[in-house]
Amino acid sequence: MKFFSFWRSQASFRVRIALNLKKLPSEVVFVDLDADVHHADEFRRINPQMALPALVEDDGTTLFQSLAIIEYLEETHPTPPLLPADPRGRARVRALALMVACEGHPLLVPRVRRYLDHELNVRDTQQTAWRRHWTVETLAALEGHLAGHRDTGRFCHGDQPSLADICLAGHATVADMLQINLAPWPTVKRIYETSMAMPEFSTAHPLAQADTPEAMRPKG
Ligand SMILES: N[C@@H](CCC(=O)N[C@@H](CS)C(=O)NCC(=O)O)C(=O)O
Repeated sequence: MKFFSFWRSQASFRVRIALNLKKLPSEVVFVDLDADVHHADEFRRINPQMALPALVEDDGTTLFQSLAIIEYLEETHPTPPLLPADPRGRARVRALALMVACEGHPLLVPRVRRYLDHELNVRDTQQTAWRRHWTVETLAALEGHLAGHRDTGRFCHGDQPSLADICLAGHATVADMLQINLAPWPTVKRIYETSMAMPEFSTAHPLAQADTPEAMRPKG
C-alpha cells in the first residue's frame, strides 16, 4: 500500500492517525505541496483533483479524500473501530468529523489561499486573519457540540478515539500552528491533549514526519 502524503497536510495527518490506530504499514510517498509536485502529471494521474492524501493499494486501486480513505480502512480493517456500533453514534461522530473536514479545513487549503493571494490580492495580515477566523469558528462549533453532551467522554464520543477525534486533532494542530490558545474551548483542548498523548496521534503530527523541514522540527 502506497500512501501519498505531505507533512503539513491536515488531510494526510488524518489518514496517518488512522493507519497508526489500525497498525497498518504503508510505503509513504512524499508529495511536496510547496514545490507544486501535486500539479505534476505523475501525481495528477493518481488524483486528478491534485490534492493529498491518496492511498494506492497493491492491486492498483486508488483511494482519495481522507474521510473516504478512513472509512475504507474501517471497513477493511474493523479493529479497533473508528466509528461507534450504533447508527446514532455513527451519525454524531461523522457529523463532528465533517464539521472539520467539510466546513473548516476546505477554507484553509493551499489552492484557496493561493486564489485569495493571486486573484483577490489578499495577503499577509489579511490572509492570517482569514485563517484564524475560520479556524476559530470551527473550534467554537466543535466546543458547542462536545461540551456537556452526554456522549462526550474522554474522547469526542465515549472513551475510545474515533474519526471525530482524528479530525479534531488535525484542526487543533492547525490552531496550535497559528498560535491560537485553545483555552476558550476547554472540551476541545482536553480531547486534543488526550489524543496527542497517544503515540498513534503524536507520531502522525505534521512536525514529526520524515519530510518535515529541519527548521520546523521542535528543538531539544
Ligand atoms: N477534503 C479533502 C482535502 C484535500 C486537500 O485539499 N488536501 C490539501 C492538503 S491538506 C491539498 O493537497 N491541497 C492542495 C492544494 O490546495 O493545492 C480530504 O479530506 O482529503
